[in-house]
Amino acid sequence: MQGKREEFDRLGFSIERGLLTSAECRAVLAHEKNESGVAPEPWAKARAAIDPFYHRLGADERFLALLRPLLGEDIVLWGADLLLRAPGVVHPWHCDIESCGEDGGFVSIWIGLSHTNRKSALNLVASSHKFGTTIQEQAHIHGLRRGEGTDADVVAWARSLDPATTLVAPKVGNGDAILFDGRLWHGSRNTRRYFSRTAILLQYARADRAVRMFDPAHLEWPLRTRQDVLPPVVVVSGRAPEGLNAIVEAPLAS
Ligand SMILES: O=C(O)CCC(=O)C(=O)O
Repeated sequence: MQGKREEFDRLGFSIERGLLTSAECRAVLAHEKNESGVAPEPWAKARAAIDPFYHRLGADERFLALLRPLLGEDIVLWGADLLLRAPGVVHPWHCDIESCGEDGGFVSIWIGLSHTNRKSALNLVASSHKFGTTIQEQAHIHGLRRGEGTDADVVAWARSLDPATTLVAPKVGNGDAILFDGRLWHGSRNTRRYFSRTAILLQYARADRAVRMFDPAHLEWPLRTRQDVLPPVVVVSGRAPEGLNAIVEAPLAS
């Protein structure tokens, strides 16, 4: 565990093989398929705060055992999202706006559920959590907008900040997890010829971090979060201070 922790601190991510079984991957997909289709309020990532299925998954002790060495005892779950990427679809290089504040204290768990391989999984820039700048800021500095930076641009920006860094396309499959620091530069491109890739993203923070939603009107630098409404968050380990986040009770199965 100490080795994993050091690797995570150094690279900003680590890989956990087989965190979910094949049956568990199928269960998530089946659950999502049977959902009413009504979007969770006030944003899509609220699933874990309102849906007992996602809450149970996000609060699973296997996940918390990986998170406690990184975040401490007091942890909130603030996001759960299903990510479907058809062949050819690109999710541009970015830093997650909610979690890229320079003080850190945020960790996300990305788990491939179907048709996951090196060609369809998340790509990461090693050690970018330590750069002290977001990819959105770098794009702005170089006169580009979201999605316009090529892999070569991203590598060049990253190497100007840390000559030893690399762009990593992890060899992961269904059920494998990528844990990553909330500041890490990442993106995806499903380069498979056939089959949509699905993944689940579970997002956590130290309970003393303010969790705010991204503002869809401000995805470019300078980034902004919404101040008018707070996202619901659930305490999944320890306790949380009052008055910082919109803490809600864990949703219960009826
Ligand atoms: O799974 C993907 O395609 C990328 C997801 C991602 O980077 C995000 O939702 O922030």
